[in-house]
Amino acid sequence: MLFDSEIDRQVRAGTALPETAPWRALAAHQREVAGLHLRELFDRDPERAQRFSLELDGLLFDYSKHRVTDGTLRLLIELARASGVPEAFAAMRRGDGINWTENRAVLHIALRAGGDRPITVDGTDVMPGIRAVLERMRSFSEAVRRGEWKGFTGRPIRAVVNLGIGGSDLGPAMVCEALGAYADGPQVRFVSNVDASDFVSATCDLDPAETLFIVASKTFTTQETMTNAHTARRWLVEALGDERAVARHFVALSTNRGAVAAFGIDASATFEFWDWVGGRYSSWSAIGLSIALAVGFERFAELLAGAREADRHAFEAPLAANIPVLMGMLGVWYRNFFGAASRAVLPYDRYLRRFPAYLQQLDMESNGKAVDRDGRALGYASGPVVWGEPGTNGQHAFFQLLHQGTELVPCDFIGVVNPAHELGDHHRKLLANFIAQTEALMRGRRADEVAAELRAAGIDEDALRALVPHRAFAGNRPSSTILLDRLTPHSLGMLMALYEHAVFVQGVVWRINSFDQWGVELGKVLAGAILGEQERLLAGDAVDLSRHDSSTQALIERCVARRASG
Ligand code: G6Q
Repeated sequence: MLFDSEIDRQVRAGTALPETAPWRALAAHQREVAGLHLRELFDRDPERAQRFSLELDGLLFDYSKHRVTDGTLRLLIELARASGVPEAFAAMRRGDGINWTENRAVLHIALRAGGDRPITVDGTDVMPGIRAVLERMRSFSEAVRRGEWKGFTGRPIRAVVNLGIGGSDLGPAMVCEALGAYADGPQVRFVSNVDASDFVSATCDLDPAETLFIVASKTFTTQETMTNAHTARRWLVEALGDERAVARHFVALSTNRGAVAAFGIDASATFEFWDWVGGRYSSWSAIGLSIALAVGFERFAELLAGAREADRHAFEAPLAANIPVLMGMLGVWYRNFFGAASRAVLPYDRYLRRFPAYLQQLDMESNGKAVDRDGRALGYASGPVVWGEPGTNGQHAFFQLLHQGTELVPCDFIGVVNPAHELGDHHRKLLANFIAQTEALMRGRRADEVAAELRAAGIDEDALRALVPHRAFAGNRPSSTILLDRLTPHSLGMLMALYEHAVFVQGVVWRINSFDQWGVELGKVLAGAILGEQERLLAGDAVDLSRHDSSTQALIERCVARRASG
């Protein structure tokens, strides 16, 4: 890491992170405030909601329903400062190699920076290259949307299929879904899994003559994506009867020009990006081409502008009034001082239904790490499990555990004031539930309140005593409320970028590299080996599987045997 914070110096001098002064202060403070109930905090301070809310361009971040006092926030901000959060933001902006295990800068912020300010990586300004690719994305997406880009047989493109996985799928798929109300171009679908059902179900009703495939792969070597790309090429060429059709029906989004050319996609149909764009941070790059095709380049540009607004806020707002800093530090508070192992993300908007899956990758792939900057085992918790489903559906499924289970699960409630579709009183009901859940989690229902209710309903005292413990809720369950005036490309861009920065803030505090993902490598290597073994077994060769454990060996054998006999 290229900056040296106060905590870095202490840790390098031998003090374990939880033993540094800001951590110890927080641990002591936690013991003081853990017994406080949120009801009490609200009762004590009628201004709490106003004081513990921030606003950014039509986005409200209400963090008043968190188990924090002014003192807690002071200490959390002190920890952020001592951990070097401001220096880390500065290092990111300078294009320093903050992804040090891969020796790379982390500059997704440059993709949406706009303007003429140079941003350099190794002395080279990356902005002209970014502008050139954006311009090509604009003209290509407009040509397709206007029907000027024709398929091989002269027909316009009516369907686009993005072939990509992980960061080359989750972001653009989420955005296309979230901006569904703005979709006015060709229909856009996403195929990610190597499971053939994914390809078949996405293409079974498409006309090859009117279908454009986007091969979205930073490395252009990913097994799933390349398998789908080859299948797509066969599907197209068989239908259209001519290899030359590929030129009109395939484009590539990649940093690996050589592999793209080897696949047969021309440089003129290749939209490049750069190694300083991490997969899960790549929706802002050429990887967003599917978004521009679905909703138009202008709206893609608005998405970038929203993210730029969030960047400006993250880099300029004081730490104590900085939304992503607070989001990140509240996460640290529960993870490290309350032992909360997971966090729920609950969008009350159907268009945001893929947001939890997107965020799951952003957060868990970034902060699911167990060694620190210096390569030592952490000895404290890093990223939590992130999960969620849209409301109100979740209320009828897993909210029981959120309200009365033994786990503390901090929640992010994300809502939209003005809906995409006005239909009777649907939206008022949706918002009523959205708000009520945060209140219910916070307040709970005390035993005396339950008893009074049961008595009023005429329940006899014996039954009442038996029922009260089951019907009481402890409450004091924390949540953030993020409320957008509207779900627009701009507000979505802000929302995504705020979460990106919150994840970064946590990574800095935990002293981990949020931008690598070595943990996904081992499975890939082993899958390659097992694939080879399976193929040789199916061809009738004798294969020595003894290097595997008995479970793995038996599973390989069973898959081959059942397949051969089936
Ligand atoms: C994201 C990860 C990972 C990556 C996929 C696809 O940050 O790096 O999810 O996006 O493995 O990789 P390619 O784009 O190279 O196919």
